[in-house]
Amino acid sequence: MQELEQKITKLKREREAIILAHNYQLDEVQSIADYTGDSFYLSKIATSVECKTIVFAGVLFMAETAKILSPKKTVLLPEMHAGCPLADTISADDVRKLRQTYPLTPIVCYINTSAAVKAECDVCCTSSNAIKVMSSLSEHKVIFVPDENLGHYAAKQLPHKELVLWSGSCATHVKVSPADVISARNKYPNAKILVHPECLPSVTELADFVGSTSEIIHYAENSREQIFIIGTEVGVLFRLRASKPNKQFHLLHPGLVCPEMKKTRLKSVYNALLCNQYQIEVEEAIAAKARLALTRMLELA
Ligand code: CIZ
Repeated sequence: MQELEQKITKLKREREAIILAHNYQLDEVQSIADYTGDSFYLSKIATSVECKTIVFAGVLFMAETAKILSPKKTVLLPEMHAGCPLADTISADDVRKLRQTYPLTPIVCYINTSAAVKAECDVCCTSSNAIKVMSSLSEHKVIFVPDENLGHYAAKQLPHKELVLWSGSCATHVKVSPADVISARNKYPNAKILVHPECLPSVTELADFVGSTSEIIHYAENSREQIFIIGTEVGVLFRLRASKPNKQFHLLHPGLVCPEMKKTRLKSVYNALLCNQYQIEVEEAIAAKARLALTRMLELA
């Protein structure tokens, strides 16, 4: 493992590359990354860091977002087939049909969407700024795609808005049930339960805190509490255990493991740098429109 890490460091220097790893990546991948974080934070890093090549250890929509925001850089996705089943629940054609049905209603898309879907939407958002983005729109009615659970969570915080939701969800986060929250409370009565808004509404209602991966990490790192039950993908525990070794972190459900995120191994990162693979390209006509949705998010949030 150490030998592979040394080879990666050498190749990275030769290729003037940086490695970005999403919070859901395996520990071995997060530990060699130059930056770890959520998809939007990483895409912003991609634009600001001087380098020729970005190795994006994550899934396709994340590498696409980095490419859209940094078109002149080479963006590599180490595992070609690392995708997001939630993003795949909606196509650009589906959004065009929504537009026909609701011609005057703005369409907001979650960052977990393909470049082609982003290109058809008015503005993009992440789990940390969805409420801010939607509340800044002047229209009463807003369409939100594709995660219905994040949509329900946002709708609860925005009672003055009417949200039209797509019926997609994250197969990993929906595994958590209210019974898991109740049993964690019984087992760890002094713990704080922190969950992602992609969890079911019946779960988010019972949690102490609901937030994106970065918000969960920030909450747990800065709280005076000592024990935390984490209701999002297991990869988040790597960072928390490394930064707060004296605190206790437990996973809310053993199934909180995204199989797509776990496709990327240290070896995949090495091969990406060695063979310059797999290069992400986004057709400029699509990238230009998707960039508008992403830029608008920055302005609103
Ligand atoms: O925005 C992201 O990177 C995702 C997919 C989740 C989160 O909450 O960070």
